[in-house]
Amino acid sequence: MRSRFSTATALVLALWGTTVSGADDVSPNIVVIYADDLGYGDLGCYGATQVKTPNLDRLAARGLRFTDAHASAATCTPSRYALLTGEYAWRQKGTNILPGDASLIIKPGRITVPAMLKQAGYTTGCVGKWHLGLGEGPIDWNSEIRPGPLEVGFDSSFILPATGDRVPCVYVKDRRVVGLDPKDPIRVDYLQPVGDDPTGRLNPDQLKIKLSHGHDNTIVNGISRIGYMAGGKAARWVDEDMADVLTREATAFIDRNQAHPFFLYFATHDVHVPRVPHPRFAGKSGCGVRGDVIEELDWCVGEVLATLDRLKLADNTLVLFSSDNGPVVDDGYADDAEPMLNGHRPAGPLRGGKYSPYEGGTRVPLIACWPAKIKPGISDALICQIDLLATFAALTKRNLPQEAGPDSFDVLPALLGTSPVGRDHLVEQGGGLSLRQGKWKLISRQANGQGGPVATKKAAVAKKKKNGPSASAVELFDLAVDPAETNNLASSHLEEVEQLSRLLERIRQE
Ligand code: NG6
Ligand code: CA
Repeated sequence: MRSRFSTATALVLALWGTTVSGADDVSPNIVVIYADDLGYGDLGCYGATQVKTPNLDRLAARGLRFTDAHASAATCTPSRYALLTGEYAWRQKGTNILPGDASLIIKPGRITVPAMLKQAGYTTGCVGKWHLGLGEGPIDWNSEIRPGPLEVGFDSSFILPATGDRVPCVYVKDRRVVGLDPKDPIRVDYLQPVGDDPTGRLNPDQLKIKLSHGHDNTIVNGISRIGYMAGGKAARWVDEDMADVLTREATAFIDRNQAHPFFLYFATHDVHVPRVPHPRFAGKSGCGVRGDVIEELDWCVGEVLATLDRLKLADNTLVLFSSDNGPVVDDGYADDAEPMLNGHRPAGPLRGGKYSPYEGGTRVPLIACWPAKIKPGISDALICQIDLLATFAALTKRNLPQEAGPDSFDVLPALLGTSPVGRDHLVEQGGGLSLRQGKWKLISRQANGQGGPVATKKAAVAKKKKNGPSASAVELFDLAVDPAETNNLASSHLEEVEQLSRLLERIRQE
């Protein structure tokens, strides 16, 4: 069983909801800025030379920049589920990429990052992409929508229900669609057309962005989406304004709550598809529309930082910046992102990206800035967003009950830069499950939560024989010398394959 707390913390036994004795009154504000589909190589401070990210580079220069930090998964929903709950998403069915009419997948009442921080006296706010489902069963978008963010620990929320490319294309503030005209009710269906709005499939001539795959249902704002929607015309978002709208909500939350400790979870839409920057960013990066929305994202971050500065909160605010999964260039819209990259490498030196079991799938930028506490620098500690629950509990001196955040480790010393050591091992979800431990990376490609990994030497040999050197074979990489995962050592290191397979299996069974 993993030990969640540092030794000092573990010595103090107390009940959930109580404070660990000896707590000082540090309580920094906490702002988590969570980008979408941003890769390891997308920022200047991570090696990008053409796309300009001055605000994030400044944040990194003032804080700690992690070289081996991970989202839990190579796609959105499982990463967000893990970040908020401290539990690997593959332990629960139904936690893969969700449609926009899915039910809430976090059980109300469960201890989440915001619920725990609320107990610790924080005001908690959620702004931006949700993608964790809403309600129970069929959702009536025209009345109160619950349960949602407010039932899992947030005091206030302003969200996109799912993604920018999924209906319904409306914002939800707390439990209501924003700007809805009751005379024009919203209907949503993911299986069959509703209403008579044109679709991308039948009306490609009406599209301002062409399609490369999928996304051919209802057209909203000249862009066709996944899923069908009718009504709610006055409430529909304008993609070009989304970064401005969300940033305004995020900074307003900080303004409103400046007088007491707050936790803001600001999940940007950038740099997910459809990539539709505001005209002031369009064509500006020189690296195509994907570069433009990275620069727009950097602007959003700059606005949050400027707000903290203006309110003189920057010193005692822990700002964490990261991404929910690795990068993808063509994700279904023919937006010319690929030919326009102009040498920019979204995953930097890493192999793979979004959806992939290679490091580019989950290894993402992570910057931690807290001028009062964290010395600027670079950390190579292995750390995962799933650790935020136990780490924030340690930071705010709260005790978690044993069942909370079963996969979350307290990595506070690594996060604060006082230790170079993070977690011992990490399961990465993407194209199956993979395991990181020390310098090793085992890619098992076992289906999430199904089948077993290769647990014996004999089985490894048999599997290799069966699969040959194909992509489905077990792969083993020594990341210390081969960070780009080019040299599969599985056949020459059966011992390591066996050991790591056993550990992966043990974690799966926990
Ligand atoms: C895929 C979509 C992709 C994106 C992804 C979710 C198609 C062909 N592809 O199914 O465009 O929406 O789901 O991305 O529809 S995530 O970042 O939210 O996980
Ligand atoms: Ca994503």
